[in-house]
Amino acid sequence: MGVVRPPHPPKRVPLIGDIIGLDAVKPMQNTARILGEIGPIYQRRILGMRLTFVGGADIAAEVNNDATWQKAVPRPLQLLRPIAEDGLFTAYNDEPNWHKAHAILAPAFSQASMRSYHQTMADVVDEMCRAWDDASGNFDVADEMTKFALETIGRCGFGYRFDSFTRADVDPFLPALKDSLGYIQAQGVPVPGRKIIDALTGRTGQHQRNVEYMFQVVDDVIADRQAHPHDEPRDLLDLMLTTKDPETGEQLDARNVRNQILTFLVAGHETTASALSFALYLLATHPDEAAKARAEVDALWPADDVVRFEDVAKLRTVRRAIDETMRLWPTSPGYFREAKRNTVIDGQYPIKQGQWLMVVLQQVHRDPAVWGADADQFRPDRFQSEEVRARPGHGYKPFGTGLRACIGRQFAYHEMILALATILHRYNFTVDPDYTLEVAEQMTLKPSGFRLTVTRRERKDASAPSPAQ
Ligand code: MNH
Repeated sequence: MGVVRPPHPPKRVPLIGDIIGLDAVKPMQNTARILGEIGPIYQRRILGMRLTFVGGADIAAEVNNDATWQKAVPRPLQLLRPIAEDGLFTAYNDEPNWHKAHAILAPAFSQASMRSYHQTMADVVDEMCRAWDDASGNFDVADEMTKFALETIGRCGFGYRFDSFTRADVDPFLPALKDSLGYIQAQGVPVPGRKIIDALTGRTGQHQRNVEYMFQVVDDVIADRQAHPHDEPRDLLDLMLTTKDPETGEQLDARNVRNQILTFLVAGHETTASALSFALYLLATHPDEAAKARAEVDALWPADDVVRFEDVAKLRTVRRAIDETMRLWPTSPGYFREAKRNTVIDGQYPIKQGQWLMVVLQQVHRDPAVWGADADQFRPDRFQSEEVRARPGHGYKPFGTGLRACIGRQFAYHEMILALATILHRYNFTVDPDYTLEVAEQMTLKPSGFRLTVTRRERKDASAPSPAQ
């Protein structure tokens, strides 16, 4: 008897395999569509390589089980290793620096630690709003959110100001980061002759210069901090330079600190920026939901514009809007898992030890078995506690799963709730009625070409909040 294999897409080509229907521009949305058509699991075979995709909540639950499965670091993640090496996100499970850095950094990402980042985050929101006011309130949402998230992680992470909202030109770090991520991403798409073309057109050389430049900037920041340490730890960099791993008693070495800083810059900015962009898109196109969130914000701050640290946890409606946004548009579109030993999934497909697959969140998050017939609708009340309790937990994993889940989760929530609440509090939205959602794929999914016009809300009487919209 042959091995039972998951279904494959139609039009398999002899020897070469399932190359028809590949989509180099929107690979994840294409994969989600195929999962929607042929079932909760499928396998694409290309030149003898087998890529397996999972899109059903039940199968996702099986591969999320840490007893049998673990994070995989296949080629798409390996491509980032020349930049981030054994930093938290790209480390192999057995690399000692993962355990060390995880132990050292976990406290810095706890809910309680958000207190120390709060004011910096609020300052960046303020700068962004002022820039909008000066520029008549019309902007490309993804561009603005990208600046915001990068500025936030730069300052909270290692005291570095890109000054995205205040300087007229652009910090050279930004194009270097953007270009190098674009270059890395392109390496993942198999194009014959790319190496030669990239070398001849100077792209490879440019990439190397970009990476060298980023290393230099980050190394300078580290050296400067080592030379002028703060009395008390103020940011992630201080913690990385001063905390000892409780198990080994060792500190992170300077090279690993650089790897972590670049990791936070890469893992911590586009994901958050894209999630905020989708949230603004969904709220602006669902005025009833925006009104609910505004009412909550207005009730908390009838008088002034200041978001206190303690307020953030109280903004349950804003939080639900964000959770529902990440359900429909998980900006990290998926994650990789590998079998720790031979196993079977879906009761029928044998999986060999070491074999990896991808969990496609966009599909898991819309599995009708978990989310019902209206799974495609934006309905933040799904995240009311009664509904959450009535539902299995495995249908929602925007921050990944298990030991290697996102360490920046609380940071991202704090930042997103604070930003969204402030924006809702200060502005009304006007959207271009002709815009239809276009989702671009880089490392993340993000709305492309979405512009928003914001106008300051009039707060006539501080004790009587004006009606929303
Ligand atoms: Mn984040 C891992 C999603 C914000 C730093 N992040 C992951 C994973 C997902 C993810 C999914 C798991 C990847 C995998 O299994 O291979 N992260 C997000 C989303 C947001 C986000 C959707 C915002 C919204 N992440 C952030 C922020 C930071 C950060 C902000 C840092 C400040 N994330 C990380 C790091 C890891 C990670 C570091 C790797 C953790 C580990 O493996 O130990």
